[in-house]
Amino acid sequence: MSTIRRPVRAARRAAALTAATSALLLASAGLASAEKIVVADDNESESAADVSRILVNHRANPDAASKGRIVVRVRAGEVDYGDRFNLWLDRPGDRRGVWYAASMIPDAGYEPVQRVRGWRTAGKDACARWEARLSAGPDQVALFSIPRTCLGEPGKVRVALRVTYSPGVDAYRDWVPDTKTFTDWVTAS
Ligand SMILES: [Ca+2]
Repeated sequence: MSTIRRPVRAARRAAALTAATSALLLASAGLASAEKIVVADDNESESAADVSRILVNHRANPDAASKGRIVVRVRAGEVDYGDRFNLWLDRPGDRRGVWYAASMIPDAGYEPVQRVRGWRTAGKDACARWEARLSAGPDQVALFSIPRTCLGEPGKVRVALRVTYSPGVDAYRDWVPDTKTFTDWVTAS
């Protein structure tokens, strides 16, 4: 019996090793093309009105009418009525500096997603239906949820966020990840 068991055990061990190796390979491939990324952002303003973190989730869903969504959650701290949230999205294959832009203000309507040039907020309407969630108050989380069809179902996207806080006389802009800079690419999965 033992002579039979041994090779079985050995085969199992080998199979387990192979599985562990492929898991490692998948994990390292996943680093290069994550479906979800989190970008932490310092408090440069030393104010409660400050973006501390954004989460970008790129979910493909071939069965849904929207083919999935690009969801950006913004931990925004204290939000007031005069504040403005602007998100730019980039996809591969466009001419340089041709992007998409989505904008919202607290407790109000929102504009259609725009196809824009550079860091503009107005251009041509790309799609009118997307989900925007933003309220005034302390410790707010803002949400941009944009159908992938809006951007022609790109394989990957990257985003740049600018929040303009107007707590007093001086407006303050918090960019994530950095001034006029996009995040890493986030692949649909
Ligand atoms: Ca910040």
